[in-house]
Amino acid sequence: MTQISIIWHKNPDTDCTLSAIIMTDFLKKKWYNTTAYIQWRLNKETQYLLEKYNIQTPEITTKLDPNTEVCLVDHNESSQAPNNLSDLNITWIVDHHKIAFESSTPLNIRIEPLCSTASILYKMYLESWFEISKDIATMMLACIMSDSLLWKSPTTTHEDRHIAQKLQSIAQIDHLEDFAMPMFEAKSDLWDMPVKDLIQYDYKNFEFGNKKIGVGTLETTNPWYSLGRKDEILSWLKELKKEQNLDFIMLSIVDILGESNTTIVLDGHDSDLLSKVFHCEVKDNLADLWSRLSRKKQIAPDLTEYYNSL
Ligand SMILES: [Mn+2]
Repeated sequence: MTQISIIWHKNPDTDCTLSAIIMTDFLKKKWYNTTAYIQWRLNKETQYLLEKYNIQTPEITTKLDPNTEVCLVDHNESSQAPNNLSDLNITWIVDHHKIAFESSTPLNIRIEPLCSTASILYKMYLESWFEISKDIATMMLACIMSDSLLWKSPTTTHEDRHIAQKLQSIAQIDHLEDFAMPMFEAKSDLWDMPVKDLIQYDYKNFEFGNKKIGVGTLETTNPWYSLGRKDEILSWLKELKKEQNLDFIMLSIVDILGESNTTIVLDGHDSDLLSKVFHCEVKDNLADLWSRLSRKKQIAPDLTEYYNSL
């Protein structure tokens, strides 16, 4: 039996965490021996879901044994993958981000522009004629709610809504709002979190040639909490920028209920870059990025275009 390890990106969110667990179920149905791993501790939304639905928390690892067969879920960029990615044998990728992966051997790769990785997994179950249990359906629905922010994110498609409807009946969940709101509230409960972790709560590095940048998005029902800690956040942004040798760093505070984005950015180079890329004004290290809720669709593409044009 082939052993496959399933891993998700460095800062686990609900979609990647639960998708890895769902993928272990999927591959077990295909007679693979599979284990799910996380690369860092869970966020509070995912923690809430695992506790509520009695799902086992996977083991944490940032390094897998060389030559291990690996499936990447919800990411395919090397900067978000395990540190020894080049020693691993990537045989599967299931993702809904832009392609940034090069392989020297053929592999199973499935990338679609749906709102969550779990939406793609739903289709894979159907295509393989696999039954979706109540637990798996609940997890898939949680991923869809988390990544689409209850349909507020522009990454939402008709197909996602259709899939959610099917999953609701399997999971016996009548009201999506009643299901999703406690998740968002759990995610927003940040009082005991050190500021450095707050910035890296949902944080990704992107690389463009020899330039590396950091983009954090903090999705919350209570934006005032983080905005009230702006000065502390700024000093940690400065620290992180130095530590990771970044060209640019930003932290977007995304108000899930108000559907708005207020971004915290350092003075000088970073402020200039932000206002140039997003055509916004930076005042007191804050910029209104309007309703840019999705890093994948409304933040990363503009930065990519800017850096690629340099
Ligand atoms: Mn995702």
